[in-house]
Amino acid sequence: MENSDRLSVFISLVLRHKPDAAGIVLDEHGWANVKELIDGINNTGRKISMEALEEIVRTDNKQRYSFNEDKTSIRANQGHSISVNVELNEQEPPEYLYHGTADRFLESIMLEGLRPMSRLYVHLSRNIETANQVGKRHGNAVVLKVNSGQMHRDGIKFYLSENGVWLTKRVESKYLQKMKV
Ligand code: HQG
Repeated sequence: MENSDRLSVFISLVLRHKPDAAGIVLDEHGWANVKELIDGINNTGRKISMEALEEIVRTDNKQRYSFNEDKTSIRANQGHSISVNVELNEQEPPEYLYHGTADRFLESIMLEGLRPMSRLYVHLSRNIETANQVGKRHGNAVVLKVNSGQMHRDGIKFYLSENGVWLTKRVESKYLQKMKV
């Protein structure tokens, strides 16, 4: 892994799950102070400058992070396990969304539906290929087709993160269908 990729993984840990790892705190909206973050990362023995941080944010393949306007604060756009309110936009979802998972979770998912597990929301993708990639991270990938249009008509809320990930609190199994591959 390249140094900047390793740093990105660490930043994602700090901004989503464990601000403590860099000795910082996030505010209620998930924002970290940029100077504190840079100092905190450097204090762990890693090396990062403002320019390097800007480059990581700009080139991140999933656009995971956002700066505020004057770049004094930074936060992750989604994926948190700690309780923050990133002021998500509630939106009407497309008729279908997709969730990638591993085959060994299927039995439990079909029983109790999709749950956020350690995160704040269930993460859904607009396209099958992205879902497949997410599923592969966990093992033998399986893609579930989510009847998000029906969920929305049934009054269930959906949010679209700043970087295009669809989020919802949970998905009952009646809205799920395993896709043929
Ligand atoms: C599964 C990545 C058993 C769920 C991606 C998943 C994503 C259940 C795992 C983002 C279950 C949780 C999130 C149930 C759900 N029984 N297993 N009832 N309900 N599960 O990593 O969606 O690269 O927390 O299917 O792009 O895999 O990190 O969620 O397999 O957007 O930026 O429990 O992470 O983004 O795994 O991934 P995760 P996820 P980044």
